[in-house]
Amino acid sequence: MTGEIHAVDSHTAGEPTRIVLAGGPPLGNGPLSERLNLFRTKHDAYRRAIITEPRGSDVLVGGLLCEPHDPECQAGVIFFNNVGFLGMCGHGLIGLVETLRDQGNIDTGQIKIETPVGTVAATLHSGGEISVSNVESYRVAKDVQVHTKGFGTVSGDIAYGGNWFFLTNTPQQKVTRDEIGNLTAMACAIRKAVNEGGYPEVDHIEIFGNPDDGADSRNFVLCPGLEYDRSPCGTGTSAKLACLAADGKLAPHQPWVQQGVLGTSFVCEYSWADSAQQRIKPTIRGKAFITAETHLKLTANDPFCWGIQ
Ligand code: PYC
Repeated sequence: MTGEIHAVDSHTAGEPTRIVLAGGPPLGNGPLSERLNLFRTKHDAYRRAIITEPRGSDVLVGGLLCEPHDPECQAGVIFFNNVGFLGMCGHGLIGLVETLRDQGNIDTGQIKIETPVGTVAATLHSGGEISVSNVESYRVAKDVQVHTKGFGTVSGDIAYGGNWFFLTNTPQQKVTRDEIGNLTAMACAIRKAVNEGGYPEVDHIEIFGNPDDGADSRNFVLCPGLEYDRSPCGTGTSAKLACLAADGKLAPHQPWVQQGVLGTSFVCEYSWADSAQQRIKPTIRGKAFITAETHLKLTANDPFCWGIQ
């Protein structure tokens, strides 16, 4: 056998996370941005083995638990998916904290976690909910118009919430479960147009529609590997809050309930990190559930040892 990977699976508001506790690639103990670079350039086979079929699926997000470089942090994490790596991941961070709780590593209270794009704080509340104080989030462009193939001209904002998003309201397209096929096709066309229109870094598309009672908004989020986020997307919601704050439509500490396309929700708020620059610190609150604890086997003569590509 080539190796064994100890992992815990969970889902946050429907979106799955696989946290690798042991058996991942050797990345040393440098800053997490350096370790991410090493993971990407020298050990990408581990990402494929952990996430893609036959052990995983396109919808799964992985997180490699690391020793932090920053002495102020209690843990570090590098997130990845079916096509590459993520700067931050809101639902994944909630999954990570629930995994640490499940393994007996943390109790209620706050911990700091290092990611390749900055430090985030997470609080495990006594009722089991977890809130994540995300990296600084901000909008870089408002009302950007793109011309899509098949879906006409679409207007939206470009914002950062730990990952890059194009955010758009499409009143003619319902954001409901039975529309996921159409939403995926539309989001793919929008992403192509946004990338070709001068924003190659945007790899997530967020489409907003009418929420159910009790929520402020409902979204559909297309992830980089063409799967949709089953949760309301923590980094996408952070990008949304940055746009609302910049437009003066949501006050600091005013709660915002963001629903995802499955109807699950995160409760969020923000404070200003820098009001002159319109940069915010978003907080996303949700809950994760453990679904499995596994030992993935890497067997040398398995033709799909390193995943199906
Ligand atoms: O919750 O931030 C998030 C996320 C990003 C991609 C999938 N989920």
